[in-house]
Amino acid sequence: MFPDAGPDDPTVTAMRARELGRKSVVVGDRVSLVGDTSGAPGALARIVRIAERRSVLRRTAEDDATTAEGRLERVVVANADQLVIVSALADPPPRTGFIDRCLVAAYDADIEPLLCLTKADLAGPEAVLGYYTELELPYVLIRPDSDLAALRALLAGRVSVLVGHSGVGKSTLVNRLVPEADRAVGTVSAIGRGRHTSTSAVALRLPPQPHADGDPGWIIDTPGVRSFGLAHVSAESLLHGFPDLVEATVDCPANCQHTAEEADCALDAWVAGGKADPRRLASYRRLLASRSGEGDPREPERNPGDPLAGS
Ligand SMILES: Nc1nc2c(ncn2[C@@H]2O[C@H](COP(=O)(O)OP(=O)(O)OP(=O)(O)O)[C@@H](O)[C@H]2O)c(=O)[nH]1
Ligand SMILES: [Mg+2]
Repeated sequence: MFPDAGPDDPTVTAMRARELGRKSVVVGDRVSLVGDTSGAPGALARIVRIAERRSVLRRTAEDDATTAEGRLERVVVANADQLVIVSALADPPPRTGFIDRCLVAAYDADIEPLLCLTKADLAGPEAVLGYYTELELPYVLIRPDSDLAALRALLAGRVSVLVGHSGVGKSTLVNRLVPEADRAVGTVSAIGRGRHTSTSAVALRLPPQPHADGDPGWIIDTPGVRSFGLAHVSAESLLHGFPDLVEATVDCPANCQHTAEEADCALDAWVAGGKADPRRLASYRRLLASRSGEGDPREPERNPGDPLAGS
């Protein structure tokens, strides 16, 4: 029904047909086209059907589902197999709270996470990796001169979407992976003033590699996000983003909310017994608090221990 277009097929310009109603098309959607699919200049096809989505990555503008912003849900991308969480090791500094949120979103959407630590030429990865020791989270380190073979191997055969704060180097990486992509790249000082260089998501086919057979995969560049709101994720599902903690909760009393106020929450003993990093529990509880409108609205994704901005 939805045969793949090959690398040599033309790029088709298409618009949404009226019969789709209010259903929106997002990057990653697989669609049926009618009309002029020749790709010739001026040719316009119509999108008449959207295939059922294998996965849907969503985020909300805020965490608190009782506010208008919290209810404003955005589909970031459809049909992604892998969420590449891009975090710079410096400039801007890494935010483990942000990474934790992306992990929650990935597990909730059934998309595999991959941690991509950029600007490894500016700072070491030890602090960030130390925080995730218990997770066996796959990761790659990127510096301007690094060989991308290991990353290409992880991207092969799948649709991967890059998410991260503005200025972490998503488009720079896409340009290295897909030399003809020509994605605009910004300077971090401009980003600090609230400018985002990329303004829309774009899916690009990765080029075939000389010594690898099969499909090299697709990469989706997205605009930098200020925060990854999780109002759409239930409190119970939030815990799936913390596989190092989830096991402990079988010993919790019925209806335990797992907050710091719960006297008998089993998570405290779990962490006190060295089974998980106390910073992870603190991060989980910050997320719980943020969803009920508490927490620090200025830098919700900075966990204690993350570097300060500008340091
Ligand atoms: N030192 C260093 N700088 C890098 C690296 N990767 C990217 N940069 C720089 O970081 C700045 C921002 O890079 P972009 O690729 O535009 O960042 P982005 O994540 O696409 O940003 P948005 O599109 O705003 O979300 C540019 O000046 C890049 O040259 C790296 O590995 N090391
Ligand atoms: Mg960009």
